[in-house]
Amino acid sequence: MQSGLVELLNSNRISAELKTIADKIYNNQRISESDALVLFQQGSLPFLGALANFVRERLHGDTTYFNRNFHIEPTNLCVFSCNFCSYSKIYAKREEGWELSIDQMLHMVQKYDGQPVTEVHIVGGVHPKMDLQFFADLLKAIKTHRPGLHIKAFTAVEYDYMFRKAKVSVEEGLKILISHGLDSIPGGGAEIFHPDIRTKICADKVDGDGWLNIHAAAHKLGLHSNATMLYGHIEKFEHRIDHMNRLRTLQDETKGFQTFIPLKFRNRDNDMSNVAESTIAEDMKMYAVARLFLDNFPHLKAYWPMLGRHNAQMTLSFGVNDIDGTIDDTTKIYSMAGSEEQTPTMSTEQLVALIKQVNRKPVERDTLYNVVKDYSDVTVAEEAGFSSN
Ligand code: V47
Ligand code: SF4
Repeated sequence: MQSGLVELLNSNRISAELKTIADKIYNNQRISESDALVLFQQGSLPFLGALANFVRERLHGDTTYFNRNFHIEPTNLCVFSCNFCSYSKIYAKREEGWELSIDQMLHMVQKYDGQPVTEVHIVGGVHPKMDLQFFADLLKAIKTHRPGLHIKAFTAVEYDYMFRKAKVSVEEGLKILISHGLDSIPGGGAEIFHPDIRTKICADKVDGDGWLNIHAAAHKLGLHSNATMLYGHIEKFEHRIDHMNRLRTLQDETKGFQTFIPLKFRNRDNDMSNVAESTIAEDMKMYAVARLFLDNFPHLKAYWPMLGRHNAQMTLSFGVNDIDGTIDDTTKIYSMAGSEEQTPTMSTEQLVALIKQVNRKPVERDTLYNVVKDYSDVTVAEEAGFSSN
């Protein structure tokens, strides 16, 4: 066991209850929902960090993944009205938003011709006129142009609307999109599954069971997906734990989730601006408890455009083993919600430097966590490096 963890466990400052939970984790036993509540309520930052880091290193050593990717956001017009969303516009105010054509999106892909990106991440608002056929044509156009580019596209919220409108089952709809080039599914739209909270923050979109059913169907068709949780607003610890428990239960069945991504609620320019944001210490605890509770999720990701690069770097000591990608300033969701990252882009050298600065091992991955390149022994140019100031 790591010496820091031994010291903590032997310290008189740790209650018997916390020691019992730590023993379970050390012995690779699953912790319960009530254990997770104790961790949230009583676990100090160093205690949770030491335990989560222990699990992270047991799973991955120092390896910290990143990828080279870019986003396409087809539209920010949306038929739904989630209270936390700073990004969407209703269709009636369409002149204030954007709607991209297939040609425009294909040009965005073509901009990366000859560049070693491995993934395009496509998500946006739920546009009443962008239908299943439109998105199938988009996938086909991208795949025809660049067959090797992995397409991770559309949240369960977008699928639910798209498939209902096309009057096809989830399975039929996914099969159509897979045949046109869909490779995997991102984790958005999960928010908080528990209806007590979901009905207050995003009442009109797919509910928690619907979200989980879509991911279950995707896993059964052989797709991998991610899962997110929007935390740090009006939910209680119990709702976070319920959310993670539903994910853990589905993962036991399907094993199709790759990564869990806690998303910190940002409060600028939305209908929940009166709700204070969580502190950085609370964020770190969230990552740590997620790592300890989700024992069947291989990866835990900190999405740096949302958290800010310095905080994302800190999460690497709280269970996180993945910090997503280069992004290239292609997403607006977080800059519009008040993230310090107003033009999110990092070069490969900056990502490598960011990871090396905290003595971890940077490894470029593809979307399915195949190793593209191990950067442990690669010296990055100083001028391209990442400054901690
Ligand atoms: O579902 C919207 C969140 C999500 C706010 O799978 C907000 O690899 C905080 O899911 N404050 C979409 N969060 C983004 C997403 C994602 C991002 C990166 C990687 C992956 C992946 C998935 O953004 C939405 C919602 O939960 N969001 N508004 C806000 N104000
Ligand atoms: Fe629409 Fe997504 Fe914003 Fe909700 S979070 S309003 S579904 S774009």
